Amino acid sequence: MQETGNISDQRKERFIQLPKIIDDRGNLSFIEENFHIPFKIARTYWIYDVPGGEIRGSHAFREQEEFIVALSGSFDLVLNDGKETRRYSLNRSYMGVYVPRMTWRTMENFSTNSLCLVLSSMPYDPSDYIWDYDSFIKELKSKTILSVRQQTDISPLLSAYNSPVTTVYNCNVFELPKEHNRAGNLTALNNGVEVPFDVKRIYYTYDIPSGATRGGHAHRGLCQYLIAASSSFDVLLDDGCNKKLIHLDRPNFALQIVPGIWRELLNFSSGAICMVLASEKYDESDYIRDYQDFLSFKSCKL
Ligand code: T46
Repeated sequence: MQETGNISDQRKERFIQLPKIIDDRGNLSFIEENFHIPFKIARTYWIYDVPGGEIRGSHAFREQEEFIVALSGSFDLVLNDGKETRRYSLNRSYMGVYVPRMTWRTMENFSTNSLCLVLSSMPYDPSDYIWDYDSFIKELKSKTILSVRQQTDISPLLSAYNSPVTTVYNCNVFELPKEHNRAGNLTALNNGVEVPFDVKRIYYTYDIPSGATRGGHAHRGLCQYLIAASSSFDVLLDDGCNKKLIHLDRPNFALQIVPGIWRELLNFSSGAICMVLASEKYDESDYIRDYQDFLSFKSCKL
């Protein structure tokens, strides 16, 4: 695993470079909570199908912190702390911007096919928004700004996953919420609500050459939501007895993979991005990378 150092105390607005793991199957980057970013993830959302020329997200959050990445295409993030404005051009899947609370932020100049990923420190809370710039300045000047709220510990709903015997029939595709308006589409998942576990890590594969396959392993304890954030690919699931082929081709559908399932990812179309919301941080000892070992693992559970 590549490490970028412990940054838990750094709550300053800035670019953060993410690990980028390059091999001949494409590139992979990942983001772990309280490590690459200085907060615990409570919500993950992504914005897509933004028509050219649209402006999104002119507001500030009283308490929410965010980390924003252009997974595909490009856009500008314009940040204002009440004193000055800074423009960040986002156009690399392995570079993101940390946005502290009480920052006025706007997104603009979206390119065709842009895909914006946002990790947020809080569940959706309309009362956390400041929609008007003058009120934002007033709140900044007053001393009434709340301190950073402790994350609510939402108990992960993992009972279904702890079953020792899992099959491909425990892996299903879910339609996710999609907020549509004139400025594009947004899909948001709150930990423990729309996703039945706490997302501790997000990773995504991109720049995948045609004909490449990925995966070819199982996890002992990891739960995942796989999303075709852009374009499409197939996932072949295998529990040692049964196989199931799933085609993913929409950013508002997720394939839930429970532990103990062998998976292969194939048939990536051009520009495909496989985004994964994971219940645990990266741990190589959780992988079973040899198929015979996987079959032994499954037979031990019977
Ligand atoms: C999965 C499929 C869908 C890290 O250091 N941190 C990470 O968070 C990840 C995901 C990977 N890595 C390292 C481990 C390897 O040295 O990145 C390298 C490539 O990983 P891997 O060969 O496992 O990549 P894929 O695309 O075959 O599998 C990935 C996930 O690892 C796996 O959990 O289910 O995507």
